[in-house]
Amino acid sequence: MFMRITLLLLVFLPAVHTFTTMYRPTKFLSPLLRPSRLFSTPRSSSSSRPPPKPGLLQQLPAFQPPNEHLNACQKKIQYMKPDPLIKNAKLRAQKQSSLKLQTLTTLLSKPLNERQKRWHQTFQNLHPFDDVVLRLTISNRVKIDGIELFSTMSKVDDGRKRIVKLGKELSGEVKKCERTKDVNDFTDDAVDQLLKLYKSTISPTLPYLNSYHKLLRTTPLYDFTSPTLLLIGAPNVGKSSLVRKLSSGKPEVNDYSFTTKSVTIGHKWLIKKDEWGGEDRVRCQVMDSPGVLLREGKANDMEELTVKSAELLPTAVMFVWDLSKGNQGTSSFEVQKKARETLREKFPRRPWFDVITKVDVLEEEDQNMVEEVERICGRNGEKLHMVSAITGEGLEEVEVEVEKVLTEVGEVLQVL
Ligand SMILES: Nc1nc2c(ncn2[C@@H]2O[C@H](COP(=O)(O)OP(=O)(O)OP(=O)(O)O)[C@@H](O)[C@H]2O)c(=O)[nH]1
Ligand SMILES: [Mg+2]
Repeated sequence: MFMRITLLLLVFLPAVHTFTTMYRPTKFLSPLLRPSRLFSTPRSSSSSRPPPKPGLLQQLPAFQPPNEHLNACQKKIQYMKPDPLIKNAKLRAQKQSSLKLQTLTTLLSKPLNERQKRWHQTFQNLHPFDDVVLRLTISNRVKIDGIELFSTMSKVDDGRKRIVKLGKELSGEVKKCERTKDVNDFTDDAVDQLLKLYKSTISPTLPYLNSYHKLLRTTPLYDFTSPTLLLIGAPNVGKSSLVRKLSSGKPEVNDYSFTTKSVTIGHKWLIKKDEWGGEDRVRCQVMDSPGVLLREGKANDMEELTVKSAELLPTAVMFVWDLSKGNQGTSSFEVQKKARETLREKFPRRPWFDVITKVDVLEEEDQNMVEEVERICGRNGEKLHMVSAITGEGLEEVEVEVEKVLTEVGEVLQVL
């Protein structure tokens, strides 16, 4: 048993090594090596940061929509009362005006500052996997409409600073008013100036941050304590169809390439009988991923997400092949073989098995490719299964294999 776990630990050492070389060990190793710390004892020392938790991107606070925010601020300053202890009418009006402008400035700017700070702090303490998800989400969005997250945050922050500066100036200027009536006119005008500045700087940009909030809230939520199986394969080979069969995950299935554009996580229970006749239930994750072609060893954003999932998360891998004619246009046998070789070379000791899917439409003449896949797997003793997500043929055997590798990963995670 001890030997087995030691061997399995070695299996994940490359992943752990990547974490240590790419990130400060305290930032990432501790949750892996001492999971209990992650959930129980927050550290008191301010110099050592707490280890990153999963799910931070999904918990970012949203910004109040600009119109709602403006209305709420205006309502709040409407009912500010003058100070009855000040007998002089002009001074009383000046103090009320100054307070009103200071309050409005704070109401307009403080929530923006607080939320922006929370966002920045979150981004600085992300788990490496979430870091990649964030980077790829941004680069994807930039391709669609050119809206970049950090420059949008800077724009909002510039607007906020201008509001704070103007608010300070205006609340000081009220002292220059010579008559009580002037104070009232000045206040109305100053409130107007602050609202206008918000409308011209914050209102047009803030919705972009909220649309990022929406995007990031729906990014995959990975649980580091659950054993995970990652399905990898070329586009359109049938990965998502298998994820739907093997777990609670319901990724989209379509007859075109790159249907899956992000990782989707489904769940599955691993049920083990204990020595007393009872049951031990372990919640596992089954992860779908965008198709990989890895032409000339290069990865586009979506392919990078798949590769990084394997690199940064301690998962087992199911490599999915499609040898049927239907998929040969996008992912020829040679392309699939190359992608498989590249990935296996990158993750040589990962718990791994191969699956040839769509066997219901395989033809006699495809047999030589099946034999070639058998040879590839046989070289390193990887298991190979034949399956059809449509007819269910071979699914039981694949399920047994899935449970086996998930159990292996579970044993490693218990020791880490
Ligand atoms: N005949 C047959 N068709 C299948 C099988 N599995 C999947 N398909 C079909 O193959 C097509 C692609 O299936 P998906 O599960 O979306 O494939 P994918 O690998 O997730 O595709 P991407 O997300 O685009 O990379 C769909 O039309 C499926 O209905 C199978 O076992 N037999
Ligand atoms: Mg898919």
